[in-house]
Amino acid sequence: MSKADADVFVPPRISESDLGYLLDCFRKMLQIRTVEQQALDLSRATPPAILGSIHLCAGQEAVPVAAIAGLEEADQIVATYRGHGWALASGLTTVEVIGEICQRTLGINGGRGGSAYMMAPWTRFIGENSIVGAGVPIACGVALANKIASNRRVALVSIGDSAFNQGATHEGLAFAAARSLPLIVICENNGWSELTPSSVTYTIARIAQRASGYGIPGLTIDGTDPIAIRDTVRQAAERARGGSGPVVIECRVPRLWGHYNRDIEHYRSKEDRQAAADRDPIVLLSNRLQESGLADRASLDRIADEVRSEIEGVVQKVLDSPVPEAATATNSVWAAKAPVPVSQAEETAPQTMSYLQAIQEALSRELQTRPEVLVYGEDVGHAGGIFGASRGLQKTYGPERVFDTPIAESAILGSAVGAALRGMKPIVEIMWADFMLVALDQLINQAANIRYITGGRCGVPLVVRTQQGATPGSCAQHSQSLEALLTHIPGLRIAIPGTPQDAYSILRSAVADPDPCVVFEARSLYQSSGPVVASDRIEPIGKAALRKPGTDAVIVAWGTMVRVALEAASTLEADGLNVGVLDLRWLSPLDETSLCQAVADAQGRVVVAHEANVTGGFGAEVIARLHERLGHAIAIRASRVGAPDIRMPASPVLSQELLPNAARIAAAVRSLVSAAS
Ligand SMILES: Cc1ncc(C[n+]2csc(CCOP(=O)(O)OP(=O)(O)O)c2C)c(N)n1
Repeated sequence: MSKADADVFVPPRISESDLGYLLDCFRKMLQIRTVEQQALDLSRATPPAILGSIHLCAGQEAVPVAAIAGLEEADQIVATYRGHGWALASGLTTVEVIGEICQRTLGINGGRGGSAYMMAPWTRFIGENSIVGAGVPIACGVALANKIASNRRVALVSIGDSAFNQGATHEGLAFAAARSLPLIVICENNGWSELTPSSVTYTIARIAQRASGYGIPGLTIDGTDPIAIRDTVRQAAERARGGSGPVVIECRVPRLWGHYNRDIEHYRSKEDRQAAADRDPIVLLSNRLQESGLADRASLDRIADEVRSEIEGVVQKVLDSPVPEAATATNSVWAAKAPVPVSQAEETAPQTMSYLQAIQEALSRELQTRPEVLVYGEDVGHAGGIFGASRGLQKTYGPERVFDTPIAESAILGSAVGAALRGMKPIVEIMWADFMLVALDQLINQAANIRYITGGRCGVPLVVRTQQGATPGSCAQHSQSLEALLTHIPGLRIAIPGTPQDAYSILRSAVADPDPCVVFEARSLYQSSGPVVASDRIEPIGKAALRKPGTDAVIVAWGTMVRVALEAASTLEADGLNVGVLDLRWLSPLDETSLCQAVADAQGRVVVAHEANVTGGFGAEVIARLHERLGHAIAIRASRVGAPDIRMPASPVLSQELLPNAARIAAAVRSLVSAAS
């Protein structure tokens, strides 16, 4: 026997004492199989009752049923996209699951999630995930919240064998191991990576061997055996509850059907299909019960009949139920209510602070006033951040709430999603905005979606702090201004403070907001100082600030360009021009009222200035909105000043040539005014 085989779990013989459990498993596994069969039939009917692809778990039913039997009632589950079985085993009703597969109002998400993305984070079933591997960082966050709450709960995440090749999975395991999180990672190895045999993508005998690279146990078991699964999960859960950290359990399962409902499996041999059919867990369990003399054929058939008739009734009920009302499609992108201020504290006297000190002060106040706040990221804890924004906070608030993470942006952002779903308020730092690009899935596919998919029942109140822009010598991968990229995403709030006061106030508003907020700080402003009123009054999000009124033209700016715009406006005074400066502060929500007012006051003449390059920059959106909202009333004359569409060179001589400056902005205003007169 090889070393790898030595870890394979050998199922014990069953006895009388297992009967109740195994009969319960038999019923639940049959229930899942029947739901899957019905879903397959409905999707193949003419006309189909389910549109879109569905991914069915026939052959894998024992895993969710028995794994959940090994957990406690309050433990939570994050499922693979092939997750109908997990949803049912976690306690969602057949109506909620079949209703969602059929995209009906009766479904758990009223048809917004569908077959592969149903969610119920207000229950123990956090949800499925249609991005393979993405559930691992999210489950880390759930486990992190459990650990901080000392509630002895365990988070279990299920992924497929291919998902074990995803970066998110590895980052999640590194994060979970580093923090010794109460997490169980179940890998349902069905031997197929969509249409490709998994053996093509693995060079190891057991996928669970990979766990050793993280210093955590990795077990491989028979995923058709309800006793092996339950007992292994129970042991792993006890270990995790005791503080010994995560475990990987690879469950070997057969894939009885295709990858998805319309898969004709032209790529799969008859022998492979037959080998899978020979391991059908329902047949195996039925045989095992009968061979041991614990149940007879007739009693098992009776269970099957009961299950079939129950599911048929549910399917009929779902098919008779209404589809969602079209007009509801626009609901619940954002939280309905305005954030509640932390306190009604009086204004305090202004103090002179740098932009960076203002951020540090805001973080400290949040840690002080909200026990649910966590502050973490790369170098954020002990060292206090590479720029010092969190310096001293770990010492004051402790290493449970302020901590360092592995260099793993997917794990940082994904764990923030999971922790936010469980009542925490993570404020995470992504060291450089450019680094967010390696982990955008967790912001765009995960954080931004959850409120909408759950019909407003759940939000993801996290805050991402990052910094951006070019400074002398910074290279092309440490210079970008990426705000437009994320402002494009419904479900994310985007702020970009340009003064020390705003670095403080905007961060506090972002923390108070119930939706995911990304705050783009300006590295070049970190050492700039100004008056800061560090009060506990929380201002509403999405308010622009008119830094200077103007009647001849207005410059709309944000972040680093606010100071530059003010400089340009002051230069233009020598030309006899009264030019205003509007600082947007928040790009989402966009303060259209202040924007339209400032532009109307300036006779429709507007220059939008941003450090980002021009094409697809947020300036284009500002000008489009002005035309839509104001164009019918006044003539809009608009232009943009930004970096040209060129990469950012490291040499300051070269980068200064590209970056927008006061002279360019002033020139744009002059040409606008002269063209208009
Ligand atoms: C990040 C990502 N890449 C690719 C896909 C497309 N895709 C959907 S299912 C699937 C196969 C997943 O295989 P595995 O993780 O083994 O799960 P199984 O299908 O066996 O349940 C792939 C590649 C995806 N959904 N997400």
